[in-house]
Amino acid sequence: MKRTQLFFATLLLSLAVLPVNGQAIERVDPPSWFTGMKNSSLQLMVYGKGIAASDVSADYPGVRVTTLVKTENPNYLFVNLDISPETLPGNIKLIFTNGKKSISHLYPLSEKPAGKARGINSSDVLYLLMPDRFVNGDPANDAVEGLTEQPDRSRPGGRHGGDLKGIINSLDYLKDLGVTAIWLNPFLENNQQRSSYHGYSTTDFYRSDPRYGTNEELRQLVSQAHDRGMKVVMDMIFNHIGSGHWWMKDLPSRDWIHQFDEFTRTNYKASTYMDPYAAKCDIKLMEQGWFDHSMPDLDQSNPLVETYLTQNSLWWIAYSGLDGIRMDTYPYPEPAMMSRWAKHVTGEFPGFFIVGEVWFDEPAQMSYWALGQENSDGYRSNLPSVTDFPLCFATHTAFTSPASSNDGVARLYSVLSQDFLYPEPLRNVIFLDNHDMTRYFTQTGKSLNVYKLGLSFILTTRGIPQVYYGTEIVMEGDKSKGDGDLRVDLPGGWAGDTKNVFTGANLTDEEKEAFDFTRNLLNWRKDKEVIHTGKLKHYITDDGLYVYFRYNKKESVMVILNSNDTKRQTITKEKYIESLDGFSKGHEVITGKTIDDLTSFEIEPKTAMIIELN
Ligand SMILES: [Ca+2]
Ligand SMILES: [Ca+2]
Repeated sequence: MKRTQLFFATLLLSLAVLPVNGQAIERVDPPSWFTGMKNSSLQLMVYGKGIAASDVSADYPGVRVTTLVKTENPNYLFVNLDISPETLPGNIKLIFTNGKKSISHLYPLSEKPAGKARGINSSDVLYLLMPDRFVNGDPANDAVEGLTEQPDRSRPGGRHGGDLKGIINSLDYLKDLGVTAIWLNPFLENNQQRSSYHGYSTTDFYRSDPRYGTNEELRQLVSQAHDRGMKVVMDMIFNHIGSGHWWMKDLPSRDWIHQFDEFTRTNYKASTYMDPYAAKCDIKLMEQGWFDHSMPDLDQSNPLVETYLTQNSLWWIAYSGLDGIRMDTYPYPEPAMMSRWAKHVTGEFPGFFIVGEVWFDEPAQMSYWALGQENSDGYRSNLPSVTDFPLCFATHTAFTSPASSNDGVARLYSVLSQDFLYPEPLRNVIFLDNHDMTRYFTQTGKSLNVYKLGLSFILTTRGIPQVYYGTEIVMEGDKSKGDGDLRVDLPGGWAGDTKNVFTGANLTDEEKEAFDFTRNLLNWRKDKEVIHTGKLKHYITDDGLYVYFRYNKKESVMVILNSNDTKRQTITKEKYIESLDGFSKGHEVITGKTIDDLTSFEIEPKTAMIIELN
């Protein structure tokens, strides 16, 4: 029997046993586990009325109950198991005994997927999409009984009906577009009264929101992406949960979440954590204050919380085969725990990709969280990748501010010149915008030329580029109009849409031009090793002109970004002879034209040139 079949057979068996014998057990997390894990220990959170009074034993070869942990809440029992390396997949019979009464629970074990994680690196381009707003592949799941918020496409903050099926249906489109990995905004259950569409208020760590589809559909998405050579990144949030989480009706313990006499908000000042002069009260409020009224703050210093969250990550990776995790609000949970978590995940799945959302203005602040950084206070993040916000912010004015020695394109030069702070800057995720900020095209004042300059930069400089859905058709979105404006539905994703990005129907000339530009550049980048891992050399910006080279032993690419509004610029070989020596011609990627003589050539105003040298 194939592993997946066995898994489902055992899951069904397990569920079938519950109503007969297991009235007292309402829930066991994780819902299943895996053989062949490097760490042989597993901690089950068992929930049921009065369950803590039970003694527990396991009847299964290779599996034994080591200890039981109780909290002040009698409805929770934490069962520590040891699963020896030779244990085979099957159903562990767990026996809960209380006096003369005993109940059993069959707990499924399947085999951990073999092989090394594919990981994600600078040869990839991530496509960030919000499941509710991308494609509605199954209108039947727009409203689901038992979940509070109903669909309402008329409201920017309502649920619009997009789902996992819609993403699966769009994989060929994404592959053709030229992206190699998909980062989904969170898809776990968010059974909240309102604004549940964004997914950042988890109400069940082990269940896809049924309005997006089933866990099995997530697994299909990963599998079908892999069939196309693409990868999938899951968004996780460990700092907080949604106020509608099932724990909130009956907390496992008082110290499961940070509690205050009255609502207490975080100060959002993540820099306090590495600030050598920070007051303790500020650090404490940063870590323990709630992100919002509807987002209770988990206490990760509680070892039971730590284990729960860590196992949750391992479960999703082993269950679905996903390739990466994007961890939300990385500095907001207890940092020591997050460091242990990252080490644990990459230890269990070597090569697995994790990018932490680390939102700072300065490269120095960012670099504190980078892999391999040996901070003087002893902190080691173990985080494979960080989100490069300083570079993102620099792109917002790089091609629109008047050129000077420290503004305009000079900011790109300045931010990158601080890469000595990062042990491995190629690991940074780089982007023009995301779901939390005004879309790049809107930031540029709707300039297609600036848009092209921005994309040319982000797809040729160092790092792992991420593009936000809709960028390919210059979708607009203004943060001052509310978050919903940044997350509008992709045209063509809903039945009846007149404009359709998938067929090209009713796209404006500008949208078509943007699409072709983006698609060409993304597909060109796919196999350009020199862009993925080549060295970077850049020249001091001059009169609004930023020139850099990506090069390795085999190839060299020259990138010229002319931010001037009206000024055509002349490029001379002599000025860049350090990089151009030995080259006489070039192939310009965007126009497809050949440059026959590199001695002297011109670049138009507000234009990018990407030249493969030969
Ligand atoms: Ca739907
Ligand atoms: Ca926190």
